[in-house]
Amino acid sequence: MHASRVFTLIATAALTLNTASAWASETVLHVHPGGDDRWSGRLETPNAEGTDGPLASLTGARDAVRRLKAAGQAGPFRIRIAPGEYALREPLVLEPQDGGTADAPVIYEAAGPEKPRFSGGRRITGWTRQADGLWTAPIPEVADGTWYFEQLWVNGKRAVRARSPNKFYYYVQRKMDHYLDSSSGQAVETVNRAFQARPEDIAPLCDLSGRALSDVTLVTYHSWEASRSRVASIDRSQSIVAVTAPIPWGFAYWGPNCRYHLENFRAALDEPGEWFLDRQGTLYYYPRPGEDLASAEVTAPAVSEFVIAAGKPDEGQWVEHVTLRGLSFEYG
Ligand SMILES: [Ca+2]
Repeated sequence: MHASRVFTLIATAALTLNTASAWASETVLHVHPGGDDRWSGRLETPNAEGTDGPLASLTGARDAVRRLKAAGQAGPFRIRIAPGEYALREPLVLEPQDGGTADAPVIYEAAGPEKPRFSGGRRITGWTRQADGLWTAPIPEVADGTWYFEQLWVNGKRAVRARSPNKFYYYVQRKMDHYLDSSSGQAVETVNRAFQARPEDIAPLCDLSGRALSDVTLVTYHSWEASRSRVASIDRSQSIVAVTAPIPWGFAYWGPNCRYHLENFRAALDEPGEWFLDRQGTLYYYPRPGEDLASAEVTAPAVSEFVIAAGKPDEGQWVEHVTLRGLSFEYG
């Protein structure tokens, strides 16, 4: 009883210190979805003239702190971020110069109990329903090679990248560490990166070549983990699949019980909830019951990283005394 009360008291004291800690000399900056990174960030809302107000982004806040430091301010710095959704077009990159000290930390935190949401996703619009029931949307950035993504959300629910089989697995027939290539007659060495499949399982891949084939992903299930590999080649007459790099762990250690599935090719798009993106810039989606893509919120990730602490270990410089608190990062 006594011990429990002491623990409660200590916990309360620690919590109070944690939430109410403030430095008399700290500089507070504000970030708001309606802000502007050209403003000072010293105001919580824009002034009447519209000449100053909160900042608009984490990177804008980082740069404001840099400017203040350059002007001689030592911190601490507290960046208070208003709730709402913020588009994250690039990761927040923190360098050693963006860090603080034990006495003058840099804190990025939610301004209130509601988490500000930083979305690395981009909305996909312009959907058209096709005669076969699939929906398609053109994505010019994919066609011109400046964007490609491997995940998709429809109304906040993760869609399934087209895969075969739709449930459960295919089974490796035989691991092939070397074989005679059917077309060249040459012996090829493929230690831990090729196997013989059942012909019917890989039949859809036999029509693919070039980028469409190398985009196919082989997901291999080992005893405790799964690995993802890109297909390098198919020997059609022998039903041998080779991938670009050795599959880790003891690939096919269990012989013909080794499970796998294939994903990311057009023929695999055959079940509600699946999607496929071709390199010509067409996104295909097979709707789930009740889904109308004309009004659905479809999001694909446009950033692969949210926050990068870019220290310089070779120079013994680190990103130190920076806190991110109460922020939500999504769609990356
Ligand atoms: Ca499928």
